[in-house]
Amino acid sequence: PLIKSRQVSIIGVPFNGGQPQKGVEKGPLRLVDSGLAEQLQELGWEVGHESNENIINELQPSSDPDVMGLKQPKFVSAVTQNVAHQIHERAKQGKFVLTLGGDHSVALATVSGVFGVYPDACLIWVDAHADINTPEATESGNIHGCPLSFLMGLSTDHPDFQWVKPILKANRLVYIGLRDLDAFEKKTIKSLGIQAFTMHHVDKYGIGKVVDMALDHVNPNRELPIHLSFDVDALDPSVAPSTGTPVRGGLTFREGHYICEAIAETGLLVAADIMEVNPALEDEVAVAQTIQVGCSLARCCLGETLL
Ligand code: 4U7
Ligand code: MN
Ligand code: MN
Ligand code: MN
Repeated sequence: PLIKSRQVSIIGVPFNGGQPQKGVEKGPLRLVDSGLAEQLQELGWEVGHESNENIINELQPSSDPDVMGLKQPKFVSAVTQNVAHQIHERAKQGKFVLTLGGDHSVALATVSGVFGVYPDACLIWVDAHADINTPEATESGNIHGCPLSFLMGLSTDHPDFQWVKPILKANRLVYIGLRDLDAFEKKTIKSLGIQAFTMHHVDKYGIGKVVDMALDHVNPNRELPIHLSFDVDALDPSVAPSTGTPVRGGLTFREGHYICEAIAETGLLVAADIMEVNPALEDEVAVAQTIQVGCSLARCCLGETLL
């Protein structure tokens, strides 16, 4: 495996500034409180944990008006730039980086940090959404729908995000689980030739074939480091109900876990994000179910198998 140390660094990012709903900032601590660190130790990992409980508040600016249609740009930029450095340091130490969100704007930090250390890495984005809106294109202004446009250099003129380097090439990105795209996002994926396996493809080929095809595209010789960014809204709302932007017709429990298991099995996974768990949404049963799923996805990323 690429991570020889068997050390994992859990980076909690209790941040909600990339979207309007409160509660997603409580995701990371709920995942850890339910025993995630101990579960990873049982799998043989040495576990470090940084909860970042304080830095987020310290970085909130007193005034943060919309800029170029984006909401809270200064807050999102400050938090993600800070966390990007933290992730970069951990990855550089040879540790597996497991980031717990927080909303998906935090991928600005995870992808920047990981690709700074592994420039030839590929990114597998598991999500109901494509998260590739530019400031000009986004209708909501919510930055959790925009991180990939910055990381790919499609949004270079926003003053608050000049620190984000365009480190992601179109042929190193693959999507799985898409089913709710904006018109601009559909156009962009087609014109850039980004490989995208929507729920239609999961239905048609089955998840086993889809993951094989996804890896064949971004990692044909199975030699490049892999970063997995998993938005729990990729799962069907019956599986992961407590998330801010649920979309029906999603991945089953097993399909979601299969993706993590199969990618972990390559030995090439160096970083994983579990994003958009919101313990303030739905009832306590739904919250507990979503937290459990988040933990078990993370365990699969770190090598848990059924047998
Ligand atoms: B998530 C959306 F318009 N595309 O830009 C937008 F549909 O991180 C949704 O995947 C974004 O949950 C969802 O606001 C972002 C919308
Ligand atoms: Mn997302
Ligand atoms: Mn999503
Ligand atoms: Mn969401």
